[in-house]
Amino acid sequence: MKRALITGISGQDGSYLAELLIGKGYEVWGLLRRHSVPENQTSRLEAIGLLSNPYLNLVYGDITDLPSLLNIMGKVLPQEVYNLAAQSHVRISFDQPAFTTNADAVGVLNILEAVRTICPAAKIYQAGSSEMFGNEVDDDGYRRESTSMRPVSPYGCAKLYAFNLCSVYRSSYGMFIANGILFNHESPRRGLNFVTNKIVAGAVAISKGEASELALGNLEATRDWGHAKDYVRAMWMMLQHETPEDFVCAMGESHSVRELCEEVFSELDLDYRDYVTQDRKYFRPTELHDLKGDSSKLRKTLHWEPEYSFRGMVEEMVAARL
Ligand code: G4F
Repeated sequence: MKRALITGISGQDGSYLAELLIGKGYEVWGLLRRHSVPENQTSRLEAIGLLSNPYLNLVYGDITDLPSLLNIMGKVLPQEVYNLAAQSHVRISFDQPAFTTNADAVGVLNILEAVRTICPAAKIYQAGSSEMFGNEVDDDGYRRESTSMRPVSPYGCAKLYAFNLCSVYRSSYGMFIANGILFNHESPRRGLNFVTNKIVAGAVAISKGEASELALGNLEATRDWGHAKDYVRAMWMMLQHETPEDFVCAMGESHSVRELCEEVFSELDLDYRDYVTQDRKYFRPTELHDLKGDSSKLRKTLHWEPEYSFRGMVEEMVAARL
């Protein structure tokens, strides 16, 4: 039986990945941070019935706490490590830049050192982000593995440090480390302070007469939105490949926040223009304006294909919220 360790198991991606790996016959270990409301940490896993699954083990630890990682690596001796733990909110990274850097950059250094010391043959997946590109883009409007990276947020800077460090450990120590460069990915399990589920939750509340307006930030930014379930499958595929490489995972189409509002509200027979307002507090000091990814390498090399369309994802999110 293969053993995998997932950091960030309490998040959207962690829950989908745990489900996928247990379905494939893995013993899954998940790292949980101490939280004053412990139920908040496990609510996603509980909602999908995984908490009582005998193949899921949860242990307290933190990627900013190297001794905790050394202990856990020694206890679990994983063959695969998926690092999904992060302060993942771009806007909040401007409010908490040091915390973000500690978790998203130094935390990755800790993981690499813990694996190198205890179980150097373990394969590592590092959750990189399209936010690392910043506003750099190829002439055809896409971002791909070869596109230069110039982040525009503390979050993007921390993720880029981690991405580069993983490449250095890969070439210096011969470790198997795959960097995923994932574009936005969403689902009914997405946190309510990310724009997709914020719009879905707001529109559903309006449709039920529980709210009368929805305040958002920049409506003109575009994103390349896919489904988290498809994207965690890509993470697993990257670790099954014979060589450790970097892969972009994206749908290859972009939509503006405004279009997303249109799509979600019209699912509920509403016109977003009657309800959506804008509030400066949701704007970022610097914005990544447009995002569209080219995942040809992932599709050709690992034969990854998404099962969800943008519309299918929105429909699922609205139905789940209803
Ligand atoms: O949903 P968002 O907060 O996602 P963002 O910033 O693109 O980051 C997500 O995707 C990255 C991959 O590219 C991940 F690395 C990262 O961890 C995270 O998962 O915002 C999307 C867009 C932005 O342009 C933002 O300015 O929506 C715009 N927006 C407009 N109004 C808003 C709002 N975003 C949020 N969160 N809340 C608003 O009210």
